[in-house]
Amino acid sequence: MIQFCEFFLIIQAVFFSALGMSVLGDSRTPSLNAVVRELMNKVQLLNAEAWRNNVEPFPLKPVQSHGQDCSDIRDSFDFDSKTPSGIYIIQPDGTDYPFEVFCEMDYMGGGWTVIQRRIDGNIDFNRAWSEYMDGFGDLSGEHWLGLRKIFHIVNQKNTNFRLQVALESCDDTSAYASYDNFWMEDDSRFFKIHLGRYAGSAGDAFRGYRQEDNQNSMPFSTFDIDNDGCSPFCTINGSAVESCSTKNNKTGWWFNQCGMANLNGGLLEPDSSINSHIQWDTWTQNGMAVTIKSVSMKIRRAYNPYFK
Ligand SMILES: [Ca+2]
Repeated sequence: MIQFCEFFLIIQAVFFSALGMSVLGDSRTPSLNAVVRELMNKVQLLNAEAWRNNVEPFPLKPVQSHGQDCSDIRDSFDFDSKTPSGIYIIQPDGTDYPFEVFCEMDYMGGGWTVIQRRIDGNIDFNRAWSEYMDGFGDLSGEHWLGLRKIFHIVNQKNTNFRLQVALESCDDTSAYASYDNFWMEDDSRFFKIHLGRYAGSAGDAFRGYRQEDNQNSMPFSTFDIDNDGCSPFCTINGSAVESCSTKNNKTGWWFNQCGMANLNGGLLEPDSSINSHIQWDTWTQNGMAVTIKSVSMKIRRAYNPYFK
């Protein structure tokens, strides 16, 4: 009997305990369900809102370019309105992608696309082939635009470009070298450079004084892609040079047995042992090459309706 009573009590305890749990469960479940339902509704509302925002008010649009190059941008503006210097997006004729460049709109009538600038030594020009090809640096400061982009600009149909090299010395004198009919061959020819007639006050360092210094028609070289005409080596100031790039602080240029120009050379630092620097050795003072503080290389369409 006791056993039965004990058994009954156990059953009763289990039953009520189950019932209690069930009662408790019943009292919790509806509120949890409500919270879950509410959260699910919120998630759905947020999803719908995100979908509307992405798809309806902001449809994907291709990047708009301001023009084909800085000359095109300058010419497409009103004659009377002043186009400011700065960073613009260009898409040269015949290319399928737009990119940014710095346009100089104040220098000599404006319309210049800057392809290289050295002003403060903030950017290291010791770079490999791939970086000289794609470009590096800060467009509003020191930079190399990149061989591929320069090629796309000067390779446009029915255009002809002038290259301007603007130099400034450490004692704040300035000089320039200008070349008409500047163009380059493509990457399969290592961006071989072609320069027309020279004009200017800094001398024609691209061609130099001797045939072996002439960099016109030379392919581009870096420390990892060697087209510099020193094969296996050339003798410069009595020493054997195998790579002009390595000799010049691993910078890239259209070297020819090194030659008299390298505007990508390292900046001259007073205490530096590096003897490489921005080089334009036909600009001389008292028979010595002038020490160069800053330089920029810029290109403009040769046809200019406003400045004939
Ligand atoms: Ca070599």
